[in-house]
Amino acid sequence: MKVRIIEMPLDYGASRRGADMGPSAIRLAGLRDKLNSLGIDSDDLYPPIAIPPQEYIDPASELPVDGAKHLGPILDACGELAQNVESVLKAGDFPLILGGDHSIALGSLAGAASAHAETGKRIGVLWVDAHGDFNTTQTTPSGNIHGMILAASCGFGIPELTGFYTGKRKVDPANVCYIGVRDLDRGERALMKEAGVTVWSMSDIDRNGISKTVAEITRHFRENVDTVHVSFDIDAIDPRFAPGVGIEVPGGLTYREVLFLMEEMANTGMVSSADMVEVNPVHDIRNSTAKMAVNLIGRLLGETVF
Ligand code: DIR
Ligand code: MN
Ligand code: MN
Ligand code: MN
Repeated sequence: MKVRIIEMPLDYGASRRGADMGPSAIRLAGLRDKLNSLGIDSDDLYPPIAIPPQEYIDPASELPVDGAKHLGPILDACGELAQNVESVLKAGDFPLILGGDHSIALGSLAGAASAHAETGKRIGVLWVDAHGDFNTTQTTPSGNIHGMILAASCGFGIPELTGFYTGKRKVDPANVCYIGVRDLDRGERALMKEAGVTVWSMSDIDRNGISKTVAEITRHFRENVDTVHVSFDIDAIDPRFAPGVGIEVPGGLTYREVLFLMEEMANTGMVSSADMVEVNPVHDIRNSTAKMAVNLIGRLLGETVF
């Protein structure tokens, strides 16, 4: 398997800027060395997706629909990303997308859904996040698109987002599993329940432990889908371990727990693409959060301790 790293330095989806530096931070933390040490070929480089700095964006092209902020530039960049992700998957390779804020998953999921639709594969999504990212323009408290992107990919929200790239829904909400959730807005929680996504919250982990919880997740995917996209928002990890994030939410997963989660996902043999998002060097301490991201990617791609 070849891994194709796609850098997506887009941070227009969140209010706290700086996630656009995520790809450089993750590279500096040793991503290529990690892949090389695992014997993974990642040599064919894709050029990073070009994101115009805000000063260069014509305000008229921002297209806020129902208050969704920076919609135009996000759609443009995600369109390019979707094409790259689709072509990497069609070549039989593994797209690894480095964000950026979580709005980039609009492009990843569109490209993955499009590629897998052609081969008739049912796609599951593992959303590792403190948040639900299941708002619509009707429920959002912020207007920030990173908080809407999974709802949009499941078919809820404005048509500019729900119909993006493929003209249809990207993933069946019944095949979406969450872990790490601990901060939902009232309206998004109601919509998640209505949509029928499966949530393993922090309380479920308190109750059952990480091992049983992860076993449930992998069983859900094995029984219901053919392939899985892992979308990892680094704020799922407790900020004591991962300070370099956009929005710190205390009470999160430990570093050990997420390493284990990634190992077990690798063991399913079903993961075919992944995002690593919201690493924010502005808030990080000596790039430690980016280093965690590299180790998590290593585990997801088959690294073992012994
Ligand atoms: C909040 C914050 N739920 C919103 N969301 C996220 O603005 O929609 N933070 N995703 O990382
Ligand atoms: Mn997120
Ligand atoms: Mn989040
Ligand atoms: Mn976010």
